[in-house]
Amino acid sequence: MKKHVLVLAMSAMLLAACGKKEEPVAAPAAPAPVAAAPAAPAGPVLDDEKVLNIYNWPDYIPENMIAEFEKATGIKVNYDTFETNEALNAKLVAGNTGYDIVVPGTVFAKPQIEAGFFQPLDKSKIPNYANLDPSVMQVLTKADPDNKHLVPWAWSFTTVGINKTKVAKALGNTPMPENAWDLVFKPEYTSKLKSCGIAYLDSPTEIIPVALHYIGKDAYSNDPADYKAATEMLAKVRKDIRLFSSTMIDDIAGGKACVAIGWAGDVNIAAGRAQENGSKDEIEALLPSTGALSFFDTMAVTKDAKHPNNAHAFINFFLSPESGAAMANEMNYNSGNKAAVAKVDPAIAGNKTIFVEDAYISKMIPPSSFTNEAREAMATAYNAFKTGR
Ligand code: N2P
Repeated sequence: MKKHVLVLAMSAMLLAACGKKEEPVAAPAAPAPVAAAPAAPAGPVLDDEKVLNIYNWPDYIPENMIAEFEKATGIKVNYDTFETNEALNAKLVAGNTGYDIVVPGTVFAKPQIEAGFFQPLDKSKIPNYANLDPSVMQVLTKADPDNKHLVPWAWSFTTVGINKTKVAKALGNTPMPENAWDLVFKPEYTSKLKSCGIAYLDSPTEIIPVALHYIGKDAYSNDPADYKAATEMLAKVRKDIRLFSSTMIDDIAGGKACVAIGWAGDVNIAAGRAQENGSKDEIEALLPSTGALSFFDTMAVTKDAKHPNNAHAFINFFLSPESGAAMANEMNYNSGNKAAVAKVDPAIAGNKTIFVEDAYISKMIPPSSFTNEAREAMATAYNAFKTGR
C-alpha cells in the first residue's frame, strides 16, 4: 500500500473510532514522550456523512483511483459523468446539483465562478497543492484570478485525430495537407475522407472555436458575426461529416471514424484501445502547424456541497504524485502535477501529444471564455449547421 494511502487509511480508522465530526483527527492520548518524537501527520478533516458526489467527464480517471480513495478514507464515492461543458453548465444553472465536486473546463468555469456556483478552496486542507505546476496555475488565473476556486484535473488540447492507416488509404494520391485542420474543414480532403468516416465532437463550444481559428478569427470571439462566418465555412463540409460524437474513443478505436476533431488525450486512449482490440492501424493525435486549442479541466467544490471536507480530502488525494502519474500512465492526460513527472513511464513522458514541448505550447491557442449571450448565439449557429445538410 502506498504511503499516502496508508496515512489516509490510518486517519480514517482513527476518525471512525472516535466518531468526531468536522475536526482534524486527534492523536490518541499518549504518555509524555521521553524523547522528542516526530509529530504525527494530521489526518484529513472529513464530514460526518462518509459520502462524496463527483461529476466528471467520462474516460477521465484511472481505474482504481476511486476504490483506493474509498478504502483509504471509508468514504463512499458516487461518480457520475457528463459529456460536454454545456451539460455540466445546465446542471449548475438549474442548481441543487447534489454534487460536491464538478470538473468544468476553464472556458466555462470563469462565468460559473462569477455566478457564485463554487466555494473558495481551503488550501490548508490540500497539502498536495504544492505539487501543482506553477505554469498551469498561471493559465488558470485567466478564469480564476487568484487561484481561489479551481485546481487542475488535466489539460490537453482539441485537435485532429486520425487513423493514419485508413486516412492514407482514403486520400490515395493526395498527400497529407501541411495544415492538419484541412482534413476536417477543407472540402478537397473531407470529400475523400467521408468514405472512412469524419467525426466532430458534439458541442458548440468545441467546434465553433476551432472553426474560428481555422478561418483566421479569434477562437474565443464573442461576436456573433464571426460565428456566422465560421458556420459558412462549416456548411461546405457538412455533408461529409458522419458523426457528431460523444463516444469518440470508441468511434475512432472501433473504426466508425478515421478522422476526428477530438481531444488529444482521448485520441491517445483510442490508439491504445484499438491495439487492445487487435487492430494494427496507427492512430494518433496531430499537432497542426497552425496550432491547436489547449483546454484545462478543473475541479471545483460547489457552493452548496454537502460534503465539502470529503471534497477537499479527495482533491488532496488526486494531487498526490501517485495519482498524477496514474492520470498520465493510464489515461494519457497531463494533470499539471509537477511532483508526478518523475513517476511517469518514459513512453508516456516522451509522447509529445501528452507532455507537449514548449515550442508547440507557444503555438497553442490558450483558453479564454465567452459571455453567456455569446454562448447562446454560438449554440444557435452550431445547431443550424448541424441540422442543415
Ligand atoms: C474525457 C476527456 C474530457 C476532456 N475523456 C475535454 N474536456
